Amino acid sequence: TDLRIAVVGAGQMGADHINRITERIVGASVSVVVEPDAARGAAAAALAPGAVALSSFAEALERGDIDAVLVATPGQFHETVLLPALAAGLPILCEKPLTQDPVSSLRVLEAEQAGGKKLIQVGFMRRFDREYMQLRELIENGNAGALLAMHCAHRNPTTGEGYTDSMLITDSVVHEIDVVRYLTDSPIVAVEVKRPKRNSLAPSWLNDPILVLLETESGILVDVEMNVNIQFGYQVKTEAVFEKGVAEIGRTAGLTRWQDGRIFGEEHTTFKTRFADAYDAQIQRWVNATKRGEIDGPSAWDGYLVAASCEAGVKAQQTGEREEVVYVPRPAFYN
Ligand code: ISE
Repeated sequence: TDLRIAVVGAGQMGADHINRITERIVGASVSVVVEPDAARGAAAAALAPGAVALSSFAEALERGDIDAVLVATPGQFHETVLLPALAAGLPILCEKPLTQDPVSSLRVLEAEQAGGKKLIQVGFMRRFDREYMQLRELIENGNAGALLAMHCAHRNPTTGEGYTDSMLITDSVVHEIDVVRYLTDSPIVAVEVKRPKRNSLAPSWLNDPILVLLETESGILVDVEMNVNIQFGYQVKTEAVFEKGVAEIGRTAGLTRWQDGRIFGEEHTTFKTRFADAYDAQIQRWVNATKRGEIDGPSAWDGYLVAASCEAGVKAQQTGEREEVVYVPRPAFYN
């Protein structure tokens, strides 16, 4: 029987997941859409046959037709959904970030531990992207020697009204922060942020772009060009520098055409297409694991580690200094 999922938040990502679960995911369906904006909620629920739109998560919990929860609200509202979902003992896929700061992430970890069972997977979908998995394999098998450094570019065409300076770290670089630890298997110990010349096309309140330096405990240095108003498209690339070679992931031009003395290729304009396969794989594996009563992806502990690095990153944005990351010891529950 289908896993009945409540999707909380019907914005860009929520609607995309409702469509994905309905059209492509096997063994799951959306039973409830929770969205305070009634028109948006109704439009999203219409994507999934049989789904009802509700305005609050409390109402959804009373119905008893939910087996799992997919949290796709903006990051600042995650905790208010996670705590009641955990109290109800429901398995959860929480879009990134887990929460926007380590103190609130620790509250979520406490609540999960109180229930005695791991229920949360965090939506760091890059871990399900084929090229990232291949790069991880190359780092692990040592065929190119040891990894020394990585150069990352993370570019978005534009940002919306609600996007703030600290979100450059907590909403965007958050992906590199998770994936660097996934790739290197070493925690990030320090973060530094520099500012290139400001893009005048960015909203007035943003210091965009930024250049972020992430240092792992194992001594690998990662630079991230985070650029959220680059206009031309959506691009995520990584060049990994090894002792005996270099590897690059994230070239997505697809069909390339040479004509009239020019080269034509295609570029993505949104993460929804750039990472479509990774999202599909993430949700399918989450559904399969949930039915077995397991988690098969980044946990709440991974979410906390990222939140701790983001805190150092936001501080580094303000101070311009190298900021060290502070972590609490890992509870045995997360071993
Ligand atoms: C957005 O929320 C995402 O998660 C995208 O992957 C990222 O590229 C973008 O910068 C974020 O705002």
